[in-house]
Amino acid sequence: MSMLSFERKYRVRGGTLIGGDLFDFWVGPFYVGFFGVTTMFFSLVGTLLIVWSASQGPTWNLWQINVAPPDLSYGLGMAPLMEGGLWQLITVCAIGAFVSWALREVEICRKLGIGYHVPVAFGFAILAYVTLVVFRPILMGAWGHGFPYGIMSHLDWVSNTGYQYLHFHYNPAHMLAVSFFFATTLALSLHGALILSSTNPAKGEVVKTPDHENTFFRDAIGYSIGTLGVHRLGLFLALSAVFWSAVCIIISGPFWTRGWPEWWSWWLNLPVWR
Ligand code: UQ2
Repeated sequence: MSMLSFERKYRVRGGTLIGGDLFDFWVGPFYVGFFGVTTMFFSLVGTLLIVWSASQGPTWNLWQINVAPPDLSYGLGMAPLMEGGLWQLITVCAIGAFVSWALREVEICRKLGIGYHVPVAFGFAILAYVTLVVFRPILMGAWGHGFPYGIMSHLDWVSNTGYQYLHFHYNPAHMLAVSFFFATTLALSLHGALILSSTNPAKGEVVKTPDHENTFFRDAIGYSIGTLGVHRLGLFLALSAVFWSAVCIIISGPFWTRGWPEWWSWWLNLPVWR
């Protein structure tokens, strides 16, 4: 079935989560849907709020623009617009846009009759963001603990927050997250290289089969995880990286306030050393 006739076949009404046929159509290649409309709404309002915030100075330099959260003294209350209130509204718009996008993905999956793996995976990314700007600030008692929206400023926030715990690499959940990020890049480089090696044959040669892919790794390390397995592994590694990143920051502050190197004194204090 050619791609175009396949699209004609699946581009039918139904499968929506809300509103029935309302917005159940395509604009060019894009599915709209109720959540396409809400995504557009939140993205547009959120972007305009960022531009409004930037227009209040002190800079139009893209790298230096900064939308800061409220001062810690505002606690978990609303702040005046120019004192972090814009940051709060922008956060609401961002979450509205991200969740709308995930639900639009769900509707597209339902139309196609495929699994929800993509929206679930995106859900982990949303979870990481919400952990930083909602869950942790709530646990710490102030919206001011959220990170600022700015290219350089959010990097400064990460650096400062890390040093607040002396040496973030001693955070056990951070160790797991970093290891999963590295393992993800290893797996994707192995997979990408293997696929290209077997599907980009030399001139005059034919494209090779998965048997060749399996055999390469059986010859090399005595084990092949398989063509479906490598994608399960990739998804697991990537989602684990995001999950442990969220854990490593949610425990920093709400559940551990001292330096992370000190956390390891439980190891030094094990009775086995005496
Ligand atoms: C594989 C396989 C693929 C692959 C890759 C492997 C035919 C096309 C990359 C090899 C992967 C292994 C052995 C797992 C490595 C483990 C980690 C944690 C990186 O066997 O099947 O399909 O792409």
